Amino acid sequence: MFCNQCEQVAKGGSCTTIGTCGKKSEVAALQDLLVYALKGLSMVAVEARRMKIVDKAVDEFTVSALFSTLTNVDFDPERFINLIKECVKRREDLKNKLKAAGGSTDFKEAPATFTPDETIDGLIKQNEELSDYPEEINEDIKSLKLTTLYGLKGVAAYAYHAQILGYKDNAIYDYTHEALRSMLSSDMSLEDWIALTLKCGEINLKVMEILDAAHTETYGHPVPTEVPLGVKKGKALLVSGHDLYDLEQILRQTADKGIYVYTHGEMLPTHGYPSLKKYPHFYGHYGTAWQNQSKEFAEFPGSIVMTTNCLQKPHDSYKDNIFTCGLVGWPGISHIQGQDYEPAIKRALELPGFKEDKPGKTIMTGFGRNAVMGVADKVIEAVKSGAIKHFFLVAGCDGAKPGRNYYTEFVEKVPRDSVVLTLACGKFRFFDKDLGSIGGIPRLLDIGQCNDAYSAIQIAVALSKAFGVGVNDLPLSMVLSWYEQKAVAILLSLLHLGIKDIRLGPSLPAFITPNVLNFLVEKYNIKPITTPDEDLSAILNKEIVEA
Ligand code: FSO
Ligand code: SF4
Repeated sequence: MFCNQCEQVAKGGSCTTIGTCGKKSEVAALQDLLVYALKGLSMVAVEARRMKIVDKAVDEFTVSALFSTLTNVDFDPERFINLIKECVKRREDLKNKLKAAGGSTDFKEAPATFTPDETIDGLIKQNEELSDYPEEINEDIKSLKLTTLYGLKGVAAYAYHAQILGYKDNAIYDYTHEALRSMLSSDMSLEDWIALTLKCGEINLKVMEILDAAHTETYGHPVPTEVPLGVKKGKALLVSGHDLYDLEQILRQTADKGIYVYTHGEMLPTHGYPSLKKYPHFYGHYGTAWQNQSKEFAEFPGSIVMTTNCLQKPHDSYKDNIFTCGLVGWPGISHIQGQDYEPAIKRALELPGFKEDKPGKTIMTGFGRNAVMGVADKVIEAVKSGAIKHFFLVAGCDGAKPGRNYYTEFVEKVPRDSVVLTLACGKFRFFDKDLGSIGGIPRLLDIGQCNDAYSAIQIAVALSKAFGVGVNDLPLSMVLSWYEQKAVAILLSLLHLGIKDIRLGPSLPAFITPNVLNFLVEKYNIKPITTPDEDLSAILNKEIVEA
């Protein structure tokens, strides 16, 4: 087993026996074989496109299958066996279409021709024999190939959420196939790989834009919303992950059933969407970020639905209460078929629910681009008057490492005349802190999920237009935390936009070689986080020197 795609990677730079995430070596092998098979499918899809054959089902399958291999999505070997077989079947069907159209189907490369073994042991053995980079001796190219593959998994996650709501764009699928196919090529230079890697950031920007449209056109623009962190007496159902469509179906199917629906983790910002917040039984938010789920799910007295990542090994104490849906999977855990949530609803009704009302704190969410731009005049005025001197985007993923306390401390220490914008699950390090407000503008603005990074970029672009300067010249600093591959895609988008001076933590990706890192430092001045005091002082002193 070799996996180094996330921040939780084992010491030494790769997980080699079992993943820190709980991924077993057999699942790692099947995921690798699936990616290998997808490269073959993409090879045929690129050729088919040359003949003007675009198979939409193949495109959507590619995205779903890639997303399945993202960290903390699917741990079920059976599902990967089926995906590998489906991939090869789709590849052969596409070859037939290509042949019928007069195209060449003379593929020599193994990923475009291999037949999957019938048994799991045979598939694992096949994976061992089919080394992904047999020709790749250049460590830097290998690093860029992995960066592109991981970025592509992030792109696939966003594209999957968008395509579920009917939002698609051929440019995304074109790039996905082209990049997967390119991973088999041995004649691309380092420069070619740098270009293809940065192109992943450009495509990711496009897919995030489409996802933003999918969410805001389907559910309305988020509005600032107060979300209770306490609980209501009654039956309860908890929704975790990121998918808005699943949540909507759950809200519809639980209406009038005497169940209160709560969000967990990255579902928190869904309370801000007009078409979701209208349900009276959509009550509040329970718990914090994904890595605390084993404690929080064990204490939740209702059923739990995991719509996407990040899933951890379900403990015995709640394994009968938790349900996966969509691409998420864990062997032995009930999986919701289609969007029929009846089993989770039935379980919620069997479980005791909360015995009494327990009012708690409330927090604010819903500061997407529309809401923030709605108060743009106030923001600009506050900057011009000197009431707001700096913006910090403290955003990204949470995780289990103790070093992530940096982000809590950083937010606690930012000067009183600055505003903190945040998104993704990293915010649970400080989401319930009362930072007060400046001239009616809250000092802590929750833009949304990691899936809403496009909204943050639009806010930065709007500010730069308002002040007539480039984004890099704004009094805006990005202090980011990464965990899985969506963060890789977002980082590539920021680089594609030419954003400089990003601080990244809690550690740098294991798949980046020193030479690739040097390139990023020289071109984008990207740097690792140090201590909150040191980083704040460097950021604010730079500003004084520049002023
Ligand atoms: Fe977090 Fe997990 Fe949203 Fe990630 S729940 S860590 S970037 O998968 O998706 O922010
Ligand atoms: Fe290790 Fe992360 Fe890969 Fe899991 S996803 S096996 S923790 S590198």
